[in-house]
Amino acid sequence: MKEIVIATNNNHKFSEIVSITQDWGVNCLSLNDFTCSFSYDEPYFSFMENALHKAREVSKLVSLPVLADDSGICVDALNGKPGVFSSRYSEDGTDESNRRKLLSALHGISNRQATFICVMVLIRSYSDLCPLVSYGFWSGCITLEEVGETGFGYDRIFLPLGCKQTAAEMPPSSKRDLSHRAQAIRKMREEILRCPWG
Ligand code: ITT
Repeated sequence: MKEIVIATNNNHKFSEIVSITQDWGVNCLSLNDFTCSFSYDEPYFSFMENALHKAREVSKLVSLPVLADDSGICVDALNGKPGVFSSRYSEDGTDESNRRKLLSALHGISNRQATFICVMVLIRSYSDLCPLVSYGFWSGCITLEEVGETGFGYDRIFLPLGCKQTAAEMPPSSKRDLSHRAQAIRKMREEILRCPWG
């Protein structure tokens, strides 16, 4: 079975990616499967550049294809913030304080529209001349308070368009169908199948 390294330190993301790629016929390895330690920053202002950077940093140390995702939530009334800074929005950067900061930034604001964005990059080697890239968007709005207990990040305060449950209330199987990450993964699958040397 082919192996692929998922370049993330976020266990929730890793589990979502593994469950959505189950039928790909690949074995997803996590960074914990390696003895070396990986470190990467996210220095850029676009999800695409950050995702490629993460994939390359991990690829320096492993000789396997690497899949990375950079994602975040973009809030209309905040001109797209927190965006690429979603995981570092509050001072201590925990999910709980990030959510609290976002709820207080939107206090008294009626336009609560927001979009989760995920950009996924697959490289076959560090010097891959043609990284595969895919995108996913999940629109909705920010709730007035936290609702639900599953998921991670901003799930408890994100009500997807057309849904009656927040991303943290819906069954994980629904998030796996609908989310920005699920969409990006499905599109990545199409890219891989289209790619002549895939
Ligand atoms: P890696 O860089 O190691 O992959 P990370 O959590 O720092 O882990 P990102 O830099 O891509 O990943 O930041 C994504 C942040 O955006 C994440 O920490 C959440 O706060 C938020 N986010 C992204 N996808 C989400 C989702 O499906 N549900 C809830 N919040 C999400």
